[in-house]
Amino acid sequence: MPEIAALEALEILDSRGQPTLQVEVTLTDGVHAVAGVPAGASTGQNEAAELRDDEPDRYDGRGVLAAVGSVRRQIKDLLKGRKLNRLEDVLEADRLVEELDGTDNLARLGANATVGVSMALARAVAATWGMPLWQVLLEEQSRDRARIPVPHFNVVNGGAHAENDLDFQEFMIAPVGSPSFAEALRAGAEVYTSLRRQLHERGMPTGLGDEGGFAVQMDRVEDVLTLIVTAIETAGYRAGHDGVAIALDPAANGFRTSEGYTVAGENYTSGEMVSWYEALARRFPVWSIEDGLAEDDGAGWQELTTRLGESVQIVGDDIFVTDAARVQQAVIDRIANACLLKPNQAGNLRRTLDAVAACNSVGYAQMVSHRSGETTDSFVADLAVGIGCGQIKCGAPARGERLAKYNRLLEIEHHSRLPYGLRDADVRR
Ligand code: 2PG
Ligand code: MG
Repeated sequence: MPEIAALEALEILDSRGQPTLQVEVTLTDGVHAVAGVPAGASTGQNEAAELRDDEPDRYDGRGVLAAVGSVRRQIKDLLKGRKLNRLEDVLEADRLVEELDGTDNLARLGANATVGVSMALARAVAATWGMPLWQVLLEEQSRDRARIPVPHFNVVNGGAHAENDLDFQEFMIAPVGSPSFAEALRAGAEVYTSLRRQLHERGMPTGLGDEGGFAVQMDRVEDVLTLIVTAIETAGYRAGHDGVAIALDPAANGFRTSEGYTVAGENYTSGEMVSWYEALARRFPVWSIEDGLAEDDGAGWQELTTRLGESVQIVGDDIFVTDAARVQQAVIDRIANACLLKPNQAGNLRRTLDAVAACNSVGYAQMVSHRSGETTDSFVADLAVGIGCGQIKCGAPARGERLAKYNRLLEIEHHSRLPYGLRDADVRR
């Protein structure tokens, strides 16, 4: 039975040119597996904590040599010699690492170190068995559950991801009506090209934000949505819940004020924000809204869920931080009906899969997510397939670190007979 022979890490750069970790594991059977760790820009307060070096002269204090040290020393000493044969062994390793860390948010060893180790171990199990990673992640669930997710392409970037005046962070297109992932990717790419043409014809800049979407010089949300609908239709698709739908991640923490919210210079109470979302969902084919309100606005979230939750997917990201307990509490509080899943927000695979289990037990939909700072690692693509949640977002259908995930899904679809699309339970919205 293979055992962990070596654990290594090095400081590499992510898609923003900021330091992150590459973690490498070698097993006694000769298997070598590698993982690249992502990093967010708009983060929830309760995310597992990255460990960044406190050295202002190096990478503006964003170096990760201390986290590299956690992998090379403490975590390696803990895990070396342990058997690694199946997913359960990875989850047990995660548990031991959590224990060694001793903090709730993995701040001591660094969640960037712990998540990298967890990802590399899972990939090593897949390599040992000559299996695709998604199949390892499926262990202990029925194979029927696996499916290829609907991609949510982030085509317009604002908020913390772009240097423009747009307050909403992400405007995504979701080809829910496509017959396969390959056709969905084609739709995404064709609409993206059509959008670039629309901007060009209006004499507007076509520069990109952190996730590869256009950093449009507009500040009115309605104008952006109108532009996107035009781009969808000009590309020859139907803008709607049976064709190419729209998903938003306003990331409302970013425009929260002490009074309420400020968008494009206008002030809103949370009730007014909810009314605005209601109007947007009536006028445009918006099928999903993530972080429409700030993480500290519980009452607002309740109102949003009550008023829109029957017809729109209400996704919690910063408010849930991929945490099972927060999802369980949300059901009691009647907050949201879906949860975003980011492994580095949880800090390892064990906690991520716990959040998945919590969502499944209470009937919350799930969307797997990349981060705005990425590497070419495609782990989240396999994760989405393995847990069969039917939804993923990995940025625009452009730029290498985003395409790594989408092309991986294309490859999985090509080599498997897995179904594509939303889960039945989520289609009704
Ligand atoms: C989000 C993410 C990913 P970041 O808010 O959902 O799109 O952004 O990684 O910056 O937190
Ligand atoms: Mg978000």
